[in-house]
Amino acid sequence: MIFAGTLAATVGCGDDATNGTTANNGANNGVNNGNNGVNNGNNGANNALNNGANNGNNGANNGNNGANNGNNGNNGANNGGDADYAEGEADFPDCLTGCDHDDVFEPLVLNGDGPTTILGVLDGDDHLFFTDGGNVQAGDVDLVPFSAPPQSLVTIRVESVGGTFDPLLYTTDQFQILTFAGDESEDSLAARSQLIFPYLGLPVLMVVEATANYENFPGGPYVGGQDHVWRATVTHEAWSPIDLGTVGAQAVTEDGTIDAPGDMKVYKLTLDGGGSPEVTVTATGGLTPTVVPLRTNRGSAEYGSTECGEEGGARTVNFDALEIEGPDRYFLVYDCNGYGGEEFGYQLSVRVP
Ligand SMILES: [Ca+2]
Ligand SMILES: [Ca+2]
Ligand SMILES: [Ca+2]
Repeated sequence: MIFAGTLAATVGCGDDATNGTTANNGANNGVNNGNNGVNNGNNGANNALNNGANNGNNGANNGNNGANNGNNGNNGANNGGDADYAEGEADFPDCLTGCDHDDVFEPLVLNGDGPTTILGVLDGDDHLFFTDGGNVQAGDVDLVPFSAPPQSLVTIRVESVGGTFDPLLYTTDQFQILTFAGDESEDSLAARSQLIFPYLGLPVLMVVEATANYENFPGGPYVGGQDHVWRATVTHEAWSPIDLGTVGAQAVTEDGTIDAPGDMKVYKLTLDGGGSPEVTVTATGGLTPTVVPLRTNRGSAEYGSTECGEEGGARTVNFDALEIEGPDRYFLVYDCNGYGGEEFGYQLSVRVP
């Protein structure tokens, strides 16, 4: 887990490193939400090292999420540009607000059968971000809004063409981070995520940047140039939840594994007589994955709160805050840091207490 190691090292630098990303949070929405994801990544990295001290960062980032909500209205105003997604000629915006590359494209609409390819370039270090500490010249960030049918399973894989840099991929619904990924495999120059497309109306933002640039913000040095080409391959398919059947007071159990980095498992249960179900995920392979209840009102799927995994533990979530009508409940199991493999074996236990 090279990436976890470097994130842990970043956290190990103390508050300065975290403050650096917080400053970036203030710079813009896209990067901000992404930083939340990276902090989630830090938590995971720390948890893997039995370090629980990073919890405070989560709280701070939640606050930033709230502050960002007011900026979402800018999306509509910024839409209207032409994106040449497949030709690699687009200069994707660095952010929604808080930088000098603020033209946000019309969302890429995923509604076809085959994969959609997006090409971009991390072109250099002349990008300006506006932070609390003044303007910061830093590396390129490419932000691509996209939409897909609600509840479809979207898979995104980003690779560095020619292996010139190590890409970082995160997605946000503009309120909170959905997924975060740095390594498809150890030392890989690709990142892969799956997500359930959540909203009927709002696009999801896919954010690509160089791992080195993220880690070195705000001081640098930064990588970039016309040879720093990235290619994203995006597919979507109908979600196919694993059906746990009818659940009441008697616990229903199921074993699973997050087989590959970025993989996401979707589960469905049906309430027997109402009540509020609890889902407990217990690590059987060493690391506890993330479990997230889904809001499923109005035919959409909205993520509940996300907490990252920890070593050898168990996590219980419920649907109390989601106000879902009807007997069906859905939840996701994945890893906040975008990892997967045997160490992410788990057992589910679902019951209505
Ligand atoms: Ca770019
Ligand atoms: Ca850009
Ligand atoms: Ca990597």
